[in-house]
Amino acid sequence: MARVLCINPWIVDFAAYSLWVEPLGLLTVAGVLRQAGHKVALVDCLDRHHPDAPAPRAPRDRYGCGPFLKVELSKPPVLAPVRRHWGRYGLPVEVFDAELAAQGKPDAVLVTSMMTYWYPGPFEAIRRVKGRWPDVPVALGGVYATLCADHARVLSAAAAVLPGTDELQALRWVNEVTGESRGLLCPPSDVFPAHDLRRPQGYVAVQTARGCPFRCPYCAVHQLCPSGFAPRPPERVAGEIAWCVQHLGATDVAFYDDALLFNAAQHIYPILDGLIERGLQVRFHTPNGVHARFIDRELAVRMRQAGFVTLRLGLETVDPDETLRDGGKVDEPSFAHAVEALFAAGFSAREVAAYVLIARPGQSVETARATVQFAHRLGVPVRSAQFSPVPGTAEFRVAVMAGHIAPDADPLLHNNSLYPCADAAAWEEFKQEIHEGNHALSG
Ligand code: B12
Ligand code: SF4
Repeated sequence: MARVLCINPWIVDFAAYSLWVEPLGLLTVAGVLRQAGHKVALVDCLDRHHPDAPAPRAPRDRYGCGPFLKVELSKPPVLAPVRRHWGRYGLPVEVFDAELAAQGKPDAVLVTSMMTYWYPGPFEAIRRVKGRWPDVPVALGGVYATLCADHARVLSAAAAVLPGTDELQALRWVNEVTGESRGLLCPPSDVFPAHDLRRPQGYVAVQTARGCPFRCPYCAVHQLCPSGFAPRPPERVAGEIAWCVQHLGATDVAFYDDALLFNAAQHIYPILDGLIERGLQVRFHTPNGVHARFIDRELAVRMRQAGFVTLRLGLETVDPDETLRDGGKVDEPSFAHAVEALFAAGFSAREVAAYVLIARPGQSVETARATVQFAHRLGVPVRSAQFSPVPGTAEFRVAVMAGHIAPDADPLLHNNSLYPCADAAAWEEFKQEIHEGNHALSG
């Protein structure tokens, strides 16, 4: 049995707030390794409840969300022109080092990565691990490692960069570097993510399916999950949630799905029925946005019954040209119909919000304003989602052609806070307008 240490690294950014952050991918891999018989431990740099470094609390925190501790860092040259503070969010490095020391020397280390522009977090974790245990092999995986594999291979200092979503790849690598030959007796999708490795945060993140049937030009999901929409058996999803409620005391569950409501009759309905039957005292949240076109009265009522309290609806745009370019996943009538159904089912404007994508290449503030005004007319607050050019997507190529970003740009420049493809001042002003519109709704 090999001892495998999994590391969820820091976020390094201009701002960070935990919207039910969980290293779900890493915990999924950890669950598989454990099931195969390896001994698995976790160091979680984003643990907001670490006894030696509790995160600050803010009055607006709800449902387990909240800020992280932050240490300001000097900006790398590529970010020098940005007049904002950049920093490392999560555990202080001394606490991280003490965690490593307490774990003892492992046989292999796995580090995960999330946003492409957060790569300095995993790099720092790898650097510290290698400084302590130079002969322990370290593998890097996750979203950044998949989307920017070559960058990671050259610069991360990991012994292996393992892109993709095949957990068995991680198992094969651990076997190889430790000389073991452990296998799984069931398909990896039957294994629950190892949520229990994390100190309970009051919430967990769950994915009911991988992938998405749509193909929006700005989204990397098809690179991350190339085999398309792959649902998990509803009974297993409900079982995983029930387990987390009973064993970890979770009161809040965030869905990390790309297409939670797709194929509703076969997928979300049986999951909701399973949850309702179990009578769980838990609230559900969709920080990643759901498809409004799939919501009707019946589904809205069922979601309410099951305990959904935070619903983010993807609206993106009502501009006909942009909607067409994006594949037409939502239009004004279907969005209005969804909102009406949700309000009729008892959801309030505090619980529902529309994601509107802003600062895309070539997008005008006027078209975005029309989208925001449409949502506001329906009584729905708006959360702006600033565009991040994600390598490998069609919109990334548009951004390159328009000269907004170099094809091989440092991934730090993918950061949506930088407005990589637009005039930051104009969009910041517009965000203020959105804020005032939201405020007028709540007043
Ligand atoms: C949930 C989610 C969020 C959550 C938070 C996630 C978090 N933990 O921080 C929320 C809703 C807050 C969020 C916000 C945003 N997100 Co987001 N998000 C996702 C989403 C849907 C799922 C990620 C996930 O957890 N998947 C589930 C797990 C199981 O998969 P996984 O992590 O990839 O892990 C698998 C493999 O990678 C691998 N693996 C993982 N770790 C390791 C380690 C090793 C060693 C190995 C071998 C393997 C391995 O095995 C796992 C199992 O198969 C992805 C899309 C996607 N489908 O991946 C987008 C995605 C990551 N987000 C994206 C974007 C654009 C954003 C936003 C910028 C949107 C916006 N405009 O506002 C914001 C930015 C937030 C910020 N502060 O900067 C982009 C990436 C952008 C980028 N440049 O990197 C993605 C890819 C979606 C897209 N549009 O293409 N997001
Ligand atoms: S619907 Fe969402 S997850 Fe699916 S391709 Fe479009 S942006 Fe990506």
